[in-house]
Amino acid sequence: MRIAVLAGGIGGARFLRGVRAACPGDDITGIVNTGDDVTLHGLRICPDLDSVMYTLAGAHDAERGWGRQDESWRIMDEFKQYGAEPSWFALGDLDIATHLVRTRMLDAGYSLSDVTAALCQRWQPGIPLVPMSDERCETHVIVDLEGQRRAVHFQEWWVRYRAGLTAHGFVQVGVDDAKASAGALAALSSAEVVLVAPSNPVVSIGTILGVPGIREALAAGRAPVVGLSPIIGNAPVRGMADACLPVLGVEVSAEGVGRHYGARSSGGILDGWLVHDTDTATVPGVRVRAVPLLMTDDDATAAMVRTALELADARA
Ligand code: FO1
Repeated sequence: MRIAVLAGGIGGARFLRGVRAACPGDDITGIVNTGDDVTLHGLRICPDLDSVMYTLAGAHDAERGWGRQDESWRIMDEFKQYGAEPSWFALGDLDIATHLVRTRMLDAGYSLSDVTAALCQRWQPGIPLVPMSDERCETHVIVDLEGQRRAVHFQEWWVRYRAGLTAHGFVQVGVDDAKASAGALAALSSAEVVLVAPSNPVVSIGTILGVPGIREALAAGRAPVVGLSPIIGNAPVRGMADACLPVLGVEVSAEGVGRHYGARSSGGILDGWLVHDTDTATVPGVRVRAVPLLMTDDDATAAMVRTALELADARA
């Protein structure tokens, strides 16, 4: 079966491990958010693509969820000695090698899709990974800082300020000149099922959906679309979706996010919606199922993937 998965970083990586475990012989493509991408110290950094690539390869630091295991920070220490800002974004020595290779290839004119495929040659994630777009489309956050309303890069808001500055909005800088990557469009048009990972509905899934061509491909595709709620109870399992959803006026609940995504039959994206077994949700036009949604290990995630695929069948 051909499965396309919309995914963010840490949660998306865990989810993709479960899809790979549940569907070993199937043709899966991960369409990954690149709105978190940032250029720092002259390096092009793609946090979500790297989190997914490292995690699927088993090379990630499980505790942090991002970056490499057995990492060292000698270059960061040197940056600090030189007063080379920003020092608030921690780049590990091993991780820097990835950014150097990526930056060199991008500077040589390769697309982000080509670069990602080249990096995956080494890591063999077992699932083809494609960026949502080959053009830059960086998430910035509208905040009040030093008495001024301004946009700061998502990474500065999330890492430097720990999402502690009230977000008044999210903008995708560059989205007007961006388009869905060829790999993403190919995966969506040939998919028999599309899964929406339990990633941040605003700055991960929302960012992917904001790329011109993605929503149109979902709407035009024959494939049923089934999403999994990133909210259990009234809180995200991880991350800061609860700092993002209210900005869009969306209730921090499985029902709130399901309704935010909306039914494909009425201009939204969903045919099915999985919520945690302690939650209930009514989403008009969408079939809802309550199952355990904690991705405690690959088997637990694989179980929810199988339920999502059953739900997709029911809609086919
Ligand atoms: N997250 C942090 O909280 N602190 C960091 O210093 C940090 C550095 C970092 C470096 C490379 C990378 O790929 C990810 C990194 N992240 C860090 C995580 C990153 O902010 C998040 O993974 C996503 O962008 C949001 O999900």
